[in-house]
Amino acid sequence: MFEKILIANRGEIALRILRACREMGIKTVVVHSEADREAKYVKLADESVCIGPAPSAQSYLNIPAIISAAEVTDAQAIHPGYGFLSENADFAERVEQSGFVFIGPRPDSIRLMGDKVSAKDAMKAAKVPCVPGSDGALPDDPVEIARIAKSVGYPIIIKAAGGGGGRGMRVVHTEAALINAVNMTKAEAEAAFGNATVYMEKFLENPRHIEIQVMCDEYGNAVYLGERDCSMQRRHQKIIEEAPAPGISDKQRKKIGEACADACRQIGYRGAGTFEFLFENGEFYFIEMNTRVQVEHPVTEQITGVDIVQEQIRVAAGEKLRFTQKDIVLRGHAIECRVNAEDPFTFMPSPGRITTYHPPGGPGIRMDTHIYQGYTVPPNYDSMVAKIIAYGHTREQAIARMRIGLSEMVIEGIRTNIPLHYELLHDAAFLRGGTCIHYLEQRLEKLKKA
Ligand code: MV4
Repeated sequence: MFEKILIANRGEIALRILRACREMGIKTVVVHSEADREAKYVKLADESVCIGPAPSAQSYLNIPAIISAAEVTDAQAIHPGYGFLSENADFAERVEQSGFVFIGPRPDSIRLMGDKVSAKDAMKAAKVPCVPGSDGALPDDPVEIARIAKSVGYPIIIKAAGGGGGRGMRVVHTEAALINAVNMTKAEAEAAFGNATVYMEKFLENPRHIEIQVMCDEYGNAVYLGERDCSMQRRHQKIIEEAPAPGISDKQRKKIGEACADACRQIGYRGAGTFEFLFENGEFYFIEMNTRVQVEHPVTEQITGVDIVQEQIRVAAGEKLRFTQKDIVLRGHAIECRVNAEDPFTFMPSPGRITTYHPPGGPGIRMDTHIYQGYTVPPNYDSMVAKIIAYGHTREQAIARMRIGLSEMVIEGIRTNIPLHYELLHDAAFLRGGTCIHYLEQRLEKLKKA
């Protein structure tokens, strides 16, 4: 096992990784920007290195500075967390070339999934069900493009191979609008990702977003850890996630889970991964794979008892998975509310000093956060400051506990979206479960008019 790990991230996930290391008896190095000098995880880490000024481009995305920090502190491995460099294949490669272990998949797996066309090709070949569409990248010939669109059937969606997470997409309803939409998406994709490759899919109008968590070792062992429903989102930012997904049967879970684990074995995947699906009319359709630990991993941890971050570290150190599929039993229900430093209804960012802080507690409540009373939320980064995770034997109990947690939590000095969460935890459609990806935006729209 590693003796020392460098944590190349900030905020709650830096603290989450630090705690995993502590439990495993591994020393920690945290790298931080000038804006994060006072952060709690910086003080809790065994060592810390300032790697640059506040802007991410000069600190958390500064590859030479991070690798130098690993060299001077004699760390053996680097955990990238989520966001920042976590899905940058070039970073993973440079980490390995410099003699450190990248805690994540091999660079070629990251690259394969980073290109959404090659990702989909690989998943199709592995028999993971995909959204019907073009077979690979779209050709240049407009006649050919129109023919493909007609066979897929309108509405269709044009997506950039270099996109993902909601960037570089355009919905097309008629043949008249097709070629212009393709050309616009290509131009934007070239400008944003340096890659004009686009592909086409049938546009699903009201799907849910359900994702499968997998965990794999270097010896061909791959296990699925059930699914998460992440449909409650606004502008591609998830705000509530839960596991298991309401209404998914054991049979459906087993079928899609096994397809994902099989695919992992076929591509020789290592580490934690997430298969993103759209779910409509009882069917799963693969859209993308994430090759990092995700923000919402705790809901899976709560219902499986698997520590995903510790398992990432063990697998990266060359250990075998400590469980097989039959050891994974889903127990109870977990819900996560992402607490953001923003106005609950205008969504304007609200950084600043936290003057009063009372965290929630009690049975079934987990808080993943780096904040404390007196902490100043810097304006330079993502607005998420905490994750409240409520666990219960049933979904109803998890909801009851989340309501109590939200009602107990006090954050003063900055605005947060806690009031929005409190409303959603009393929303009739949320209580029924299984709302689609457009539900929150439509509800907010109605609220504005009322
Ligand atoms: C889609 C779709 C409908 N049909 N693909 C947006 C983010 C990216 N990961 C894929 N996205 C979508 N792809 C087809 N064929 C609708 C979305 C989509 C979405 C997906 C997941 C979560 C939130 C979303 C919000 C808007 C659109």
